[in-house]
Amino acid sequence: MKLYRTSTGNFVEEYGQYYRIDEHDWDALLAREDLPEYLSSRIVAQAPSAEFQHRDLLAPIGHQEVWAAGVTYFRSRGARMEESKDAGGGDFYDRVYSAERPELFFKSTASRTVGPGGKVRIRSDAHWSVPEPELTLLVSPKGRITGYTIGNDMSSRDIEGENPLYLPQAKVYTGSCALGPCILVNTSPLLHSTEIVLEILRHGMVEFSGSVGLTELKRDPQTLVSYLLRDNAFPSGCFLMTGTGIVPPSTFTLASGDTVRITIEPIGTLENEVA
Ligand code: DO4
Ligand code: MG
Repeated sequence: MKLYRTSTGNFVEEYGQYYRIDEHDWDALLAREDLPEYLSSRIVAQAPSAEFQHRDLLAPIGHQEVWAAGVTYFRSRGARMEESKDAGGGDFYDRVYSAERPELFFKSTASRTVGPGGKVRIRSDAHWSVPEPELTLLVSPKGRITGYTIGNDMSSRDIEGENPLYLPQAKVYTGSCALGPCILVNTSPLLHSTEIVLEILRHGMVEFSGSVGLTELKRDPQTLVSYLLRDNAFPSGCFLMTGTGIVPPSTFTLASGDTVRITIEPIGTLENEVA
């Protein structure tokens, strides 16, 4: 079951049919501990709606904070060690990759986040920027994973590589985050065979493409959630990005006009142009 937020209301898609949800308060919906069960109960005996339009899609976020896990894939560990070696920061990434406590950082709010078709941004003082395609969890206030979406953790690698203490500036700025196109509402873990696919298009041609399987995610999503919720309350629920396993070569940097396309079946595709 997929939950969509649009400018004309909230919809659930099941078996190719769209159903309008009469709960208009997105925060109230996302904070529900019983979101899957609640949505199933709302669409029973309801006629499908013809009003759903993809062009009306909004980012599936209200007052939730977006947090992110880092260095959860071997590929990310290697890339980070490389980018920060001159700053002497490489060892930190190696240590956090194998430590029991994960790296968790604050990533975004709704005002910095764009939805499907929105424009992500490159920092004006960055020279080396990449998208990070990440499976993103919807977490209820009590820590239940109630859904999955696709996230783009836009990152300024030169700023992050200059000094690990610059991480918040490399990660948190206007247009640094994209979420969508929907929330796959499901409490069972995604299949191990799930793939995350990234394509970056420049002038309509594929400039970079890559993929990674969830089998390569080193951390269990529920364990990441349990660390995030330690001594940290999220009354409206929150989103947690689970890290990137796809890193373009060091010679690559995003440019204005590029299209970032991230696909995770069974969630869908999140596509954004770079402003
Ligand atoms: O430690 C820096 C950020 C790591 C990150 O965003 C990732 O691995 O996805
Ligand atoms: Mg990331």
